[in-house]
Amino acid sequence: MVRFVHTADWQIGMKLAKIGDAGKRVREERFSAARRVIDAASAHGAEFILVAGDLFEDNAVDRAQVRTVADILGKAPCPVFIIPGNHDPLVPGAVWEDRSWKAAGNVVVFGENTPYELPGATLHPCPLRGKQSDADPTSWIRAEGGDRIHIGLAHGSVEGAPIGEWDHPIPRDAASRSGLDYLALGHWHSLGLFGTKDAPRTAYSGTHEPTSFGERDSGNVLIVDIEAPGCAPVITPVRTGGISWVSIEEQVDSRDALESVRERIDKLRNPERTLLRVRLSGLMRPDDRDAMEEIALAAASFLWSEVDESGLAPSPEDDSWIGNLPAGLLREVGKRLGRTQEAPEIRTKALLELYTLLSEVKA
Ligand SMILES: [Mn+2]
Repeated sequence: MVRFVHTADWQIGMKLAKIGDAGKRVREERFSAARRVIDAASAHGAEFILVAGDLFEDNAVDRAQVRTVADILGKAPCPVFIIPGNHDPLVPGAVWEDRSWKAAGNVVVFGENTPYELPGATLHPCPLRGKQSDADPTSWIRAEGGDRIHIGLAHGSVEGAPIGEWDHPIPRDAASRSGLDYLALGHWHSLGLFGTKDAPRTAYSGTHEPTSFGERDSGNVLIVDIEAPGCAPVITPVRTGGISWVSIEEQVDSRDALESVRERIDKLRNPERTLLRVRLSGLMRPDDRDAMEEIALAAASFLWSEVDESGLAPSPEDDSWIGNLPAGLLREVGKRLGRTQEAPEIRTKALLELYTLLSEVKA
C-alpha cells in the first residue's frame, strides 16, 4: 500500500496583469495554497509528494520566489519529487539551477528518464527539456516487475482533454500500455481522470490554486492510495485553493433577467476572496439602466470584478427610450432611426451607437 499527494501547475510567478492591483493578493495566495498542500500531506500521512511539472510560470521567475517555494517544499514531512514542465523546462539557466534545491534535502528534481526506486513503489519520471514537442514524454516507460507498484510522473496533453496549449501529447491508454498503476499528470489546470470507470489510472490533479476564469475544477490536490500492484487507485481530491474565479455569462432579455443576475452576484460567498467576471448580452431598454447600475454596484464589493456589457444592445422593439433622449439632435436622430426601413440588425447597431453617444453625453 502506498499513499501519496499528487499536485502540479503551481505556476508560481504568474503575472496576472489583467486583474491589476488584485494580482498581488492572488500571487500571494499561490504561496499560501502551497503551504496547504504540505498541510494536506501531513494530515493524510502521505509517504511522498509528486509535483507533475510547471511548478513555475517560467524560468525567468524571480529567484527569491524560487527560494520561497524550495523552502516550503523543504518543510514537507516526506520526500517531494518534481519534474520540470513545459513552463519551467530543464534548460541551461533554469530555475532548477538555484542553490536552494540542494538545501532542501527531501526534494528531488528529476532530470533523467530513469526509474527511481522507493520502499513501496517505482517512480517513472518524465522531465521536460523544452517548451514544445510532438513526442510522447511517457513513451520510454516499461514498467516491469509485477510485484511493484509503478507510478508515472509526466507533463503533457492527454488525447481528448480540452487543454489550450496542445503539446507533449500523451495517449489516453499510456498508463495501461506502459504497465503503470497510476500516471500522475500536470498541464491541464482542472482535475481530470482518465481510464476505465472502475480504474482511473491517469489523472490531472489540476492546479493547487485557480489560475483563470473557466477552470472547471481547479484548486485541489489528489490523495492517492494504491493498495497493491494492479489494484485500482483510490483518488481523493482535497481542497487547497483560496481564491475563487467566478464567471457569469448571461443572455438577458428582460428586467427580471438582469435582477436575477444581481441576485446571483449577491449570493456569492466570500467576495473578498473572489474574482468576478460578468458578461451580459442581449437586448435592454433604457429603463433597465438602474438594474445595470445595481449589478455594477454589487460587483464592486469583490476582490476584483469586471462587468462587460458590450454585448448588450438597446431593444429595437421598444421606442420609449426615444422620448428620454435630450431634445435636439440626439432625439431627432433617434426618431429617424425609429422610422427607418433598414434591416433590423443595422437598426439595432445604429441604436446602440446612439445609445453609447447618449451615455457619453450624460457622463
Ligand atoms: Mn504546462
